[in-house]
Amino acid sequence: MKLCFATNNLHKIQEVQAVVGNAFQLVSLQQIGCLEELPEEQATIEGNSLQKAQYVFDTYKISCFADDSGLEVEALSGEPGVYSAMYAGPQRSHADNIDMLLTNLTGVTNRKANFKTVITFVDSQAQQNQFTGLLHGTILNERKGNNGFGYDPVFQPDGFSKSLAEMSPEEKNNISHRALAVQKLVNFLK
Ligand code: ITT
Repeated sequence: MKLCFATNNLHKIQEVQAVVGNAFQLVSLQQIGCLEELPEEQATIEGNSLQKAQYVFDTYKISCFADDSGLEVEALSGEPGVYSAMYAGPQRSHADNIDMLLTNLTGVTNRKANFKTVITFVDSQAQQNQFTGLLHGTILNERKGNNGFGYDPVFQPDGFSKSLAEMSPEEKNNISHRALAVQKLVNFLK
């Protein structure tokens, strides 16, 4: 069964396809002819997830799901949160974002943080359902590893002695916030 995943981030499509398995063939925004930027104007991860899925449903009349994710750091009152992609500015540079995060945490001993993903699924009857996945961990003092994307090099999941960027894609998929939220979606679809 084909299902639109409202993203053009190929890295995420690969991650999610591995969790979903063969039962669903994920289709990207580009593949449904959606080349414009999706609106993300809300102040919460939940709100942006819903806005993106609703936009695709309303505009392209197809059932789809959208995700929105972010890194929430306890000592920074939940920042960067919904602003994770543009923490260091509109250039959306992962390297700049990590530098900004490490700078803002200089001398801070509480390094607790979590990744959060909220998936919104809009079905063919326009019903909305949301699924949340959390991954708890700590922010490292410096980068470790080259895999993954975003804040992966400075995020060490609880119970592990390596960063997400030192894990293989399979290892990350076993524990990731996105995989957890996707698994909830898959259970719902079944
Ligand atoms: P879209 O095109 O799908 O919006 P995005 O890169 O903006 O892609 P998200 O909205 O899901 O992705 O996530 C916002 C930011 O949060 C993302 O740019 C990263 O900085 C960070 N992030 C999310 N998931 C992550 C993960 O698994 N590992 C590291 N950083 C992540």
